[in-house]
Amino acid sequence: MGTTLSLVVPSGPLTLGNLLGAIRNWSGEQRGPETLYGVADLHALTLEHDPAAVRRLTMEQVALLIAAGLDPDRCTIFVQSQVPLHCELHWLLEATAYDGELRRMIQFKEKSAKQASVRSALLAYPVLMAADILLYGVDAVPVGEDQRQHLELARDLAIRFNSRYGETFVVPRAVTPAVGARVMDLQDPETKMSKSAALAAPGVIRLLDPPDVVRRKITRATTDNGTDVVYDPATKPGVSNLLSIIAACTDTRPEEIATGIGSYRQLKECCADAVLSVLTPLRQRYATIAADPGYLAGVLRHGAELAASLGSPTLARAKAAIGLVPA
Ligand code: AQP
Repeated sequence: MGTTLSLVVPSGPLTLGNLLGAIRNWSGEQRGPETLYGVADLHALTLEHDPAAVRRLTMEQVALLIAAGLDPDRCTIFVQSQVPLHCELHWLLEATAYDGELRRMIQFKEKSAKQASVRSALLAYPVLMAADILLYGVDAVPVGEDQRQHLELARDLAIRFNSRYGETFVVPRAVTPAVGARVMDLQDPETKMSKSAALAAPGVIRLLDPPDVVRRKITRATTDNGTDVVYDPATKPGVSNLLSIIAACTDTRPEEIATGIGSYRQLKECCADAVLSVLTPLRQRYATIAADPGYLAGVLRHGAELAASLGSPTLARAKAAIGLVPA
């Protein structure tokens, strides 16, 4: 396996969906410095944002990644803006991308339609994402449906750059992500649980929610008509979501869990217990890590150095190929 890269965007406090769907898998994939994980803070600037919140969430997310099992001795942990190579390569790729292809991106169309004024960073963000990937020569990129078009753009840019200026980038390919649980909003089980939902959203469990808040959110989760506890996402999305959450927390299958539960009330109690059995130790580890800002700063300094040393040969090749004079 080659270099891998997975980032979270500090667009809100991390959720149970981020943990069970992604971060938990990452801790089993650590194979040394070429497995890179981090916080993509530059990507949090594309929509209206609060600077203090981005700053705080960035450090919170780094501490949570470590609390969830990422080990700075077995992988590279970094903050995107602390590795200036991302921005340098981004500009070279801006000079490779066409305005028309960026305006065709579905996410740009959807997100810009909701804004009174649209930041040009919203248009450019898939090019920065391409820079994130191409910088490290990532070959296989696990992407869900919503990111597939952006990965296609990264491929197109790599191919165009290589054919115009000479072989420079590994052309990445999309691979299906390792199947983690897809966690749905507890109040609207047909919609993904999202960290950028309103802070007080009652259907979103945040990793740092106190235990009583977690229990209350689960107790108030939307269930479905009828009283049967069966796993059937098509007809029983609310019940099935709770069963999937229990299954992901206890490493079992949702169908198996369903056979042992007789009522919606019991289902919710069981779900709250399962979620707290995962979140309580996570919160304790987080508290220890967050209490030591010197440790976190050291991890990030080391991570930024490692990331820069991994990315600099590609950036140097790209700068020379496109016509910039070497320093
Ligand atoms: N509800 C979810 N269930 C399973 N996996 C999820 N992920 C996100 N939500 C769920 C996975 O978490 C990883 C990091 O996500 P990201 O920071 O790239 O943002 P995202 O995918 O756009 O997730 P969010 O939480 O919904 O953020 P916002 O609200 O900013 O869009 C990814 O691997 C993602 O699949």
